[in-house]
Amino acid sequence: MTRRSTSKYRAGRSSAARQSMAPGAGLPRWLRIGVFATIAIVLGVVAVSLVIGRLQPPGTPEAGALQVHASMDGFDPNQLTVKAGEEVKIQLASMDTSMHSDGGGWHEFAIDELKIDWKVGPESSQVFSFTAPSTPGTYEFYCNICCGGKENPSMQGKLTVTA
Ligand SMILES: [Cu+2]
Repeated sequence: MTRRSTSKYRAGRSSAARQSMAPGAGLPRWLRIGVFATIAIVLGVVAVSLVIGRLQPPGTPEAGALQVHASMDGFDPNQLTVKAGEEVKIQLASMDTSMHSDGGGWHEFAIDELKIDWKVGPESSQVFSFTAPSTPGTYEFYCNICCGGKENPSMQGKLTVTA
């Protein structure tokens, strides 16, 4: 008698414990799959939109302006070629947010020899222009705001002036 009642008690306890251990076990299977699929799709959309948002430059690209994107990864592109004596327009965009502790998302495009020193704020772009030198040559451009500044090899590039 005593033994039987003990085993009944155990059986009742263990089934109750099993139920409490599986949240949502009371929901129909199709509903659990639906909830899981919805969460997976939402996470996927968020991830894709973050990547696309990161790749798209801020502002509308201006026709005839060379597009230069500056981020913590460096300049893209980091090689520019222009013709001697021509009027050059460069649209400089910062791809970084103001959340960057190093420079607050600001970047610079500077060429000492040409007295160029342009700065652009976080997630914005601006069109600058200058007249290319009349003699061919190469000029280093750099950003001195972020990541160790001028000495950082990724925050540098080369402007080539051709004849
Ligand atoms: Cu920079």
